[in-house]
Amino acid sequence: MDCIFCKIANGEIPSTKVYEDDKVLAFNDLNPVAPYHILVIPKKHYESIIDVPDEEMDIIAHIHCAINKIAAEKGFDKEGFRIINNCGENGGQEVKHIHYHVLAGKKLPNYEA
Ligand code: DGP
Repeated sequence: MDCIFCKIANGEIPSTKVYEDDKVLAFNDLNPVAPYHILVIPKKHYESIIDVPDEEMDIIAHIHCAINKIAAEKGFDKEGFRIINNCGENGGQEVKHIHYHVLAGKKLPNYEA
């Protein structure tokens, strides 16, 4: 499968790794928009959140546990952060492998739809 994030997950494409366990990888975004801009992905390929079967939704909880660990480790757990999941065309999703953007390290502006 020609998926950039699968290739990052299996090490074919290098990335700056922030966190890894058996199910999840987190790495720095190529084009950061905040002092911390981390992408958190499942190692298993799902195109978007809409493609995760109900019985596999525990992977999403697992991703959120990983985000909490990263926040505590990097020290932005207390000051706060933003999690973004772009889903599909209208959601602005460019890479078709589920990923959660974690933005932190500055006061983020409110955004408009
Ligand atoms: P989205 O628009 O939600 O699909 O965001 C995709 C993000 O992925 C975007 O912020 C840039 C990032 N990105 C794309 N290709 C690469 C890559 O090869 N390496 C890394 N580290 N990030 C990438």
